[in-house]
Amino acid sequence: MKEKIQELKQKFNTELDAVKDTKALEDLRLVFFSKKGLISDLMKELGKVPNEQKKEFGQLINGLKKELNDKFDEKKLELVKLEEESEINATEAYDESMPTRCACGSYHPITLVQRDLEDIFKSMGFDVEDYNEIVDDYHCFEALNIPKFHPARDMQDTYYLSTPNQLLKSHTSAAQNAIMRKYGDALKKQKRPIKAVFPGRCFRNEAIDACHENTFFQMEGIMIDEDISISNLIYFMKTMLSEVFERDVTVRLRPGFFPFVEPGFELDIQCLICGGDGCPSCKNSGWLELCPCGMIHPNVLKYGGINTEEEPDKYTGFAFGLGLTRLAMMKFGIKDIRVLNEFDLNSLSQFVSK
Ligand code: FA5
Repeated sequence: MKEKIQELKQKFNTELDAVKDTKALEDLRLVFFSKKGLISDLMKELGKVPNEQKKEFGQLINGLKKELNDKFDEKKLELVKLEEESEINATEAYDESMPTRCACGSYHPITLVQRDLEDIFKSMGFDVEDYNEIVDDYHCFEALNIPKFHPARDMQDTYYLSTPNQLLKSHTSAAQNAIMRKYGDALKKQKRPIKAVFPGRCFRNEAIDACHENTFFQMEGIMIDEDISISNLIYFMKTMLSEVFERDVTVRLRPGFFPFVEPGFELDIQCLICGGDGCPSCKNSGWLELCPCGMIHPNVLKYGGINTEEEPDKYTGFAFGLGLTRLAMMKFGIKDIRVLNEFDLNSLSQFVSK
């Protein structure tokens, strides 16, 4: 019995040391202190002990219970304090309850982030383009190597208009074909690389939560020339992120599937609201999908009039689709995406441009 008490104590101490947040602490409480927990099991074992030893072991178990309870309470206090502090840090720039600072209007946080990005890309030689919100099926899907009935369409269910073939664009990639056609001649005749970003509002028939809206903004970018490679893509992504956040951010690149790029990547940013521990803003994963990207698929270059049957590989390029709304959330410490579509002046007037 003494050994069992000792073992339980050690197990508790090891597991308590590994606990990093209040959720894990609650899980630990259930394992040890609940009715069906390990301490109750030990109490049941007391029944099997000879009568003359019951008093001694009863006291030992009670002592153990008190010791573990005290340690548990101490850890809880420590974690609650830490979590409150990190919440305060994350929301430092944004306070829902703050009264309006001025009666005049101010730029929307997404506009601010969009302008910052436009300046960053312009300084790297990119043109800034605009595109329609209502597009046709060809531009939104088929020109992007997503034929009718392709399963990839399920990822981007959008709103179809009663006018045949017209829909609200589900991603800024819908402009890729038009941009290629606009700048293709300059690329071929004047050897001027195509470098363009095009921000825009996107629409999806989406289940809304803290990080998904049915109306949100993206910024697309493409670069096309001879010999463009993944290294160019990574260089521009890194430069853009370090300039926009003006601080170190942790990102990860993992394979991602989009029919219009090959290879394709998902570029995720570690959630700046919870520091990677997991919260509703990042669906408890600690990471937020921010900027999928990849090398433009040969078919897309062909549909855009860039490469021909005779020279199918002459030009290569990269494309990315940055989630502007999510970027604004991360940049300003906004926990819930819905704040950005509420148009509440109390909230929105708190954001200031650089
Ligand atoms: C696309 O939309 C692709 N067109 C991006 C792309 C472009 C890939 C070029 C490769 C090359 P995705 O569905 O993952 O991919 O959306 C891109 C980004 O938009 C996401 O990472 C996210 O930041 C943002 N986003 C997507 N859906 C929503 C939503 N419902 N609410 C808010 N942001 C969203």
